[in-house]
Amino acid sequence: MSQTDNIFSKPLDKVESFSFDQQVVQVFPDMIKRSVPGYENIINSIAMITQRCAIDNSNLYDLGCSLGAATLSMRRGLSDKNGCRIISVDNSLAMVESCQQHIHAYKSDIPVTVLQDDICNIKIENASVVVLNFTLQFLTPEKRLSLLTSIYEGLLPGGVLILSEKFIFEDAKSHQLLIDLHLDFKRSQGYSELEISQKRSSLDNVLISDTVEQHYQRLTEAGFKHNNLWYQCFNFGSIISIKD
Ligand code: GEK
Repeated sequence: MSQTDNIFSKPLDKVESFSFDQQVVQVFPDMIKRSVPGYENIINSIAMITQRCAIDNSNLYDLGCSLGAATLSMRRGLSDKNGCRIISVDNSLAMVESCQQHIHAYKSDIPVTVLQDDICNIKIENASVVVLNFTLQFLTPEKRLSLLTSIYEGLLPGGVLILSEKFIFEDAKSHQLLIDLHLDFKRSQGYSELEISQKRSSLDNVLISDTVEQHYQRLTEAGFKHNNLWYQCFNFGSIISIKD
């Protein structure tokens, strides 16, 4: 059972840079659901996308899997496929240990391998569905294109990348409104002004967002010719990229 996220509820002498440690793992399902508008819709839709796009005898990847919510959703979408396996990767040991327990708590014949590694070290091969659900934004910007290129190269024809991110917007008025709506969402989820501001400081220089246009440009450079936003709620959203 996930605990309530109150990590930033008390005034901290020094707000440390955010890290996916044991303390975060314990509250993670509560934290992400109350911080990312649309998170549950995206997770549920990953099962549908998988059902339509996964190819028999291929690999599916969940890169930056945290506790495996997207992995479990992909696995639900694979029920009528044959010979598929899922590779789920996270570089946080605390996340990986807890993810393994989550995945194995549900019985299934579809094999899942959970690896503790940097997603930049993973060779993507024979892939039909690759998920980067709110993970690319934690990579330093210089590493993003080479990861997307290796995903493109490892996808089979017809394979898809699901890329969910927090966005910024070039138009200042739209940017401000969508950021304010996100803050309203967090308040509606019970976060105080102190929690919101300490979490924001903690994510400074850790979570670096791009505009949707920057994502499209990078995806195109990586080789993808078909890139579209399939979901957006305020300043959070998800792009689907299809390999020809
Ligand atoms: C979900 N996808 O529930 N290599 C591997 N893992 C990384 C790296 C890296 N270089 N950088 C960050 N991570 C999940 C949610 S959370 C998003 C993803 C959030 C991992 C990090 O340890 C964390 O578990 C995850 O990426 C990002 O659908 O908390 O906003």
